[in-house]
Amino acid sequence: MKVGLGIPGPMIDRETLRFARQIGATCIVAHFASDRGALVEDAAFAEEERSTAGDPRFRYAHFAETKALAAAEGLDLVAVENFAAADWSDVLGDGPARERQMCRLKTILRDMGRARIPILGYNFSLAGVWGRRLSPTARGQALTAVFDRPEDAPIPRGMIWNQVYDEDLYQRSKGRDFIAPVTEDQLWDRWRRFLTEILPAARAADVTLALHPDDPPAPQLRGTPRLVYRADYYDRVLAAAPDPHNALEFCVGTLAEMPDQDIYEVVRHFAASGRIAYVHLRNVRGRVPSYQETFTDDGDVDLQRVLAILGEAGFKGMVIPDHAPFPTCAAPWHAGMAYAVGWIRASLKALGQLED
Ligand SMILES: [Mn+2]
Repeated sequence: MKVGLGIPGPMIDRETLRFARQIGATCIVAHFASDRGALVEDAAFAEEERSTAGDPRFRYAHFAETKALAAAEGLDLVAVENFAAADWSDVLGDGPARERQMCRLKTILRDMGRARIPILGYNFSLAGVWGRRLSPTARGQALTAVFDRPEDAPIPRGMIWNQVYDEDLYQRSKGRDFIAPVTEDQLWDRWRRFLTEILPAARAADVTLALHPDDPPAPQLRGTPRLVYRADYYDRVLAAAPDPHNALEFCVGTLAEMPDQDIYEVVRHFAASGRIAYVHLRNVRGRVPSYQETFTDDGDVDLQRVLAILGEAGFKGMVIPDHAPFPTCAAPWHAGMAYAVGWIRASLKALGQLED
């Protein structure tokens, strides 16, 4: 397996790439959809990020430039994670701009393929990653993300995925007008329609679509249903189109947060499918409705056993740390990532599964 690092868009520069290579990553995942950086405050998940349609960070020139910048530091840019909210708000929400937005998404895939970025990680979600707070409760009082029955706040119109894509609508709606109710079945229909329409473009560009499960995996969040909040719903995802370009962004932490599963069985089952595009590896203590993220070697899950199962099943792709608790120091993001990447490398090395 290869060890990678996911890097927030604003941080992708020569220095951060060099840091990634120094700690032993050989590939990277770019998060262009967010303006957040490496500050601990950025991880406090403040609600009001802005998103603009046609964001130039999702165009060929920027993809190619980032690919080359990474290559110059000895790293392969393997995946882009998440579309900009404004580029697919009406695909998620089934709004009037849906057709136009689907065209844009297909163009993004074509541009990624042209820049030789083989994977697009995505999360088909209305509420996105929401409801967590930072708390000094990881080992040694390190700050970490905690989910503990947050007060459910409905989503104002003009916002999706924690990002404001229509400022006027958002300001008029705030506190009084919310996105239209949708059932779980309707959400699945929207996703199937999205997949059916986008797959030919993904095939043509040879870009694999990798679906992240819903984080946090609660059945409902902010009054909206969630798509993959149970591990067996990943079977539905794979069955919807038996095409290698329809694959999984396999988030071990999120899967472990789901009630009523045995994480080792879940890993064995999906590793055997051969359709894990790449792995998010992090640990967690507790499950929905109450859990917290932990250091790799400090939660409910034996992540070395998880890596061993992936290796036995022949998984050869990329593993990245996902999130990590923030150690107390001048550069908490860097320290957390360096710890996780080093730990994953050592674990894979011991298993004879590290590809350098
Ligand atoms: Mn994840």
